[in-house]
Order: sequence, then C-alpha cells, then structure tokens
Amino acid sequence: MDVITFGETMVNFAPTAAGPIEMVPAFEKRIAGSETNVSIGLARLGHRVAWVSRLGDDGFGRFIYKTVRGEGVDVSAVIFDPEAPTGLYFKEYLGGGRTQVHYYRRGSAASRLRPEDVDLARFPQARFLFASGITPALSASCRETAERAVESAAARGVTVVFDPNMRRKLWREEEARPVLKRLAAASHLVLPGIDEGQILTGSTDPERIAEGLLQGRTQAVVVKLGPEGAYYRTADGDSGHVPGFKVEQVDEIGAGDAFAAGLMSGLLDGLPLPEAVRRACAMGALAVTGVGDYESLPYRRDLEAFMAGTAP
Ligand code: KDG
Repeated sequence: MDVITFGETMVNFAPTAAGPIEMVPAFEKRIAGSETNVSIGLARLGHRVAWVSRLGDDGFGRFIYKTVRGEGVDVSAVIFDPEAPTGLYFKEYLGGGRTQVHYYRRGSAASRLRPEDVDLARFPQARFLFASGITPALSASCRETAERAVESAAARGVTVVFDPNMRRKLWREEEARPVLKRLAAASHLVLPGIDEGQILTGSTDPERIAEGLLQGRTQAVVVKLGPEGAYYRTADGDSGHVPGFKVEQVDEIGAGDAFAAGLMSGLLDGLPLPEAVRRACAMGALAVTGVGDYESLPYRRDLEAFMAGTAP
C-alpha cells in the first residue's frame, strides 16, 4: 500500500433536481465520505490505497463496500458491524454550484470505529496516512481512533497528512478547535482551507495561517484557496503561491478531498512540493466539474491532459 485512510463513508442521496429538498421528486443513490473520495482519487491515478472503516451489515453497507472495492481501493480491513446501521446523507442543491448537506449518521456503524480497527501493521509498506478532522467529530471512540492512528503512523515513519475538514453540522468550533489543533500539530502535512485556518489560528491570511500551523511535527502547510489555487509553506522556510485552474463549478463538495489525493499522488511520484501542489489544484478543480463527491475525479491520462491544456 502507498496510502492508508480511515473514516466514515455514507450513502449519499443526491437530488435529481436543484431546489428545496421538500420539492425534489427523487434522489439518486451514490456514496460519499471524505476518506473514500481521497482513496478513489488516488486509486484512479494508479496508487495503491487502503480504506479502513465500519459499515452497517445492511444493503447500504454492501453498496458502499462494492463501490469502493470496484474503484480499486483495498477494503480488506473494513468491518461489517451487525449492531449499527450505515450512515446516510442527503444533498440539497442551492443553485450556483452551492450545496447543503443533511446528515443521518448519529450512532452509525462508522461512529463505532475504535483504535484497534486501524491496525497499521497490516500495511507495512504504507508511506502516507490520511486523516480527516471529520472522524474525531463522530464519537469519543472515533476521536481516540484518529489520535492513536496518527501517533502510531508517526512512530512507524509513515507521513501523516491531515485535512482539518471542519464540519459545523457535527460539532461546534469551541469543541473542535483543541482537537483539530492537536491532530494538526501531530501531523507532518496539514491542508486547511481559509475557514479552518481561521478556526485554528484566528487569521484569514494564508501566510499567517501557514505560519501558525507550523508547529510540533508539522513540516509543511498547504492552504487551499479554492479557484485561486493554494499557498504553501514549509518548516525550512520555502513558500509560494500556486495558481488554480479555471473550471465551471457544478457541485463544490469533494474538492478538498481531491486536493489531498493530488498532493499525495505528486509526492508519491517524487515531485517537488510546488509541483505536487499544482497537481492538487488540478484535482480540486476537476472534482467540482460534475455532480457527486468523487465521480468527476480523473484517471491519470485525463489529469495529464487537463494540466497540459490538451483535454477535449
Ligand atoms: O469532503 C466531502 C465530504 O464532506 C463528504 O463526502 C461527506 O464525508 C463526508 C462528511 O462527513 O461530510
């Protein structure tokens, strides 16, 4: 394995039309979860990636399992939990590419994830562990799982990539801040957006955010700036702005996950950080061009053509 991820994936019910949820006639069944979005992004680019989680022992769980496995992601450590259901989430399209989410996930199987479920010894060749700030918001055992996985990866020499992924529908800022700060400082690479940067450092300025997060184990911070690209800074003092790619936004959700996949893909391919960030920006841009959290993620040839400006 190149990369290990862990966290909740839900069945995503995506409306077939834009507008208030009470007026929408039907929903399509898809899957969504930050860590499977990242995993699928990496797998489509040809990397070896494993996703660890709990699913309900139900049809929704089997649907997620088969979809993720079908994308070429290793699901051998996924547990089917007979005592809790698979989480669900409904989207509402507000127009202009903006989306609102409605969760039905409290008490889900994935919220029962516990530290021993994420056993890194199963994947001795992993180079990266991807952790998201969603997992610690799900339950006390999920919080412990995230903290233990990050520590155990660092102890094994695995590079930890952390996306704070603040989800206001899951927890309040005051509760999230100390937990996310701890996980950020325990990770080697931190990927905040401006909003998360503000929660963690009090600033909305990318340079200040990056400076503020270069603490503890953190070697590099890459601040995501949406269509404007990204700003990076390393503990060695390198920094720079990488411009974004212009696309028409259809569904904004999943861009950050695609960004993380692009960044790790670039680093796995041995690219220097600024070039890996450019790949991350391209992935983030492509992710928002279609409906669904992962569906528009590119295969390697498509990504290369998009970055070279030769895509059809
Ligand atoms: O980053 C996209 C995710 O937020 C989405 O796929 C659903 O994992 C999800 C969550 O918890 O919000």
